[in-house]
Amino acid sequence: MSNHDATASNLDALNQWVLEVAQLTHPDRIQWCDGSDAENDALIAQMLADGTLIKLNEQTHPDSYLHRSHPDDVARVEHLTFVCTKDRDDAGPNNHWMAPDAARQQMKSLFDGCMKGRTLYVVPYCMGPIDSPLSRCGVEITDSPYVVANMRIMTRMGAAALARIEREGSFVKGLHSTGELDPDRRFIMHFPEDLEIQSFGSGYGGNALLGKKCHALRIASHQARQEGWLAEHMLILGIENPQGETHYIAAAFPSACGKTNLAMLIPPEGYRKDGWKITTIGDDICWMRPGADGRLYAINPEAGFFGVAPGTSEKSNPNALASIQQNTIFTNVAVTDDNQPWWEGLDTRVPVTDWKGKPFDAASKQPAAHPNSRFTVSAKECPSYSPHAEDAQGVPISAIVFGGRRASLVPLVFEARDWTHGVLVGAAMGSETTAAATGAVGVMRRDPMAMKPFCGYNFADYFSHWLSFDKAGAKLPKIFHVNWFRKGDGGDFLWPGFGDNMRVLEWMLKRVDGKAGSVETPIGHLPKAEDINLDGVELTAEAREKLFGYDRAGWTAEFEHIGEYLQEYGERMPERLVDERKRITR
Ligand code: GTP
Ligand code: SPV
Ligand code: MN
Repeated sequence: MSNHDATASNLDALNQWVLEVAQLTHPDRIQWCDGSDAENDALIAQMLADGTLIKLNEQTHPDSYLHRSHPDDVARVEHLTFVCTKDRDDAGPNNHWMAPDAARQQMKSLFDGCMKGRTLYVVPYCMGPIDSPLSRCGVEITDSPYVVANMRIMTRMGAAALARIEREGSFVKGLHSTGELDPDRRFIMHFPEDLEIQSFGSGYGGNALLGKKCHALRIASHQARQEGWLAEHMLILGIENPQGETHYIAAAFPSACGKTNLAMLIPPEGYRKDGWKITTIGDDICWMRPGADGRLYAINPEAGFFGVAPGTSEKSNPNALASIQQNTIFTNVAVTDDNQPWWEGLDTRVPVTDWKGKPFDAASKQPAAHPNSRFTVSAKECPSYSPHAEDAQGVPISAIVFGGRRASLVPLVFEARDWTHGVLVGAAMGSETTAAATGAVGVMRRDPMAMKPFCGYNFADYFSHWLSFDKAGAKLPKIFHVNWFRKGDGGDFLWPGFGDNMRVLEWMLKRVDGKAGSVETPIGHLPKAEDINLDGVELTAEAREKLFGYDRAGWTAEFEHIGEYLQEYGERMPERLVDERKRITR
């Protein structure tokens, strides 16, 4: 066969699929996206003209826009998100499940004719550096220009991705339509066995930007299990010490629990003077696999940040704030009288318009920006973006951190004894729910490895997969658990958090090098307060006790609950993990 024939056949499947989708959805026109500036400019102009985007203050925020979503379409919808495997047990109790044929039938009737009067955009994208063997490609078909503009920021989108698909032949198929944005006609379906996603009825981030949670976590976790790697809901950061050495840490916290903030951390002044520096590789997703030397190497599959706006300020996250001064799409934030984006926690100004576009009434007690309002911006805009973020081979990981939002019980930091214990620590994670998904906020739930909404297969198999990395020749990272969100009896956070989290990172690196003290407890190694540099931090006696103490009775009850949770997975749960829990509670 000639080269030409091979190439033609590699794109045949894509062409055929686009044709089939067009026959089902009846778009007025089809546009293949190349990712160029000209294409983006035209899309932006069109969205400004039809009101999808509102231009923000050009002096203060050049080339930045506000999008107001439908007020019922502001977050991920976990109750409408399904993993459709042939065998229900393969999706596991952690996922909503539908039989693939039934799901396809249902989606077909929703997609039928849904793009009449609209443009069908074909969006080829690459998750990960375009030349990395760890990267994977996909194509999203969507009728939303807002989705196209966001995908262009969040992924390597366009001609280069299409060229890679042409070379490799394989890609994840994602079909998306905003439909009528009717919450009763909204479904996010995953077919991991066919590397396929179908999403209808939402334009919001994790429901609609299919490269992100749908592909890079739910589909990728399934692929990763088959191919011997990990797709995780983790940030990746680099810590440069005064000797000029850089260690990389990956950390899994549930949605809206601090990944973006930790990834962009600026160390306290004393640390900076000594030469400590943090660089950002990624803020939400991490793909990692063992390298030839036995260490885990990680890439950030994304190219941008889809970050939580509320709480982002010059004080909490100056790197994020610097990143979003230009070339940013804001979704569901408020605006000031001079047309600047605004959200709770930014500063003391009072906005004039709320996230729905109504005059803001400060007396109403309602927030002006939606609690899950977001910014979309290229990682290249971030001052701390690492020069190694685009390295094709990834960066070696020295420590893995799990963490949740726990007002009570869970201390500031502890270290797992070994890999098996660390996997249990991850599997046992709990966290209070946030506005990143629809439903009640502040309810404690089990969220293993921050993957509860994102693991594309049975959690029992997922934990087995994690355990399988512990084998001859492996040089695995140490595993830690943190809680930035411990509260005192008065209801206030006991730990200053943000930049001061550097103190905890330093302790972890010292532990990696065998240079820091700890005390052994049933839950692992806890630092004593004096093991962590607290210069300049004032902690009350209550804070010291709760941040560094071990509450035996509380943990006994917690491990009961963890045991009940693990039992939900029945026989499939790996014995090693069940035994590990027994060992701790003995
Ligand atoms: P997703 O993008 O949904 O995955 O969220 P994320 O994990 O990246 O969370 P993010 O860093 O955006 O933080 C969410 C909220 O938690 C913001 O309002 C932050 O201001 C707040 N936050 C982050 N880090 C800390 C911390 O160390 N202490 C406290 N008290 N709040 C924090
Ligand atoms: C999250 O909810 O974890 C996010 C935002 O990072 S979304 O893209 O909607 O998933
Ligand atoms: Mn996330």
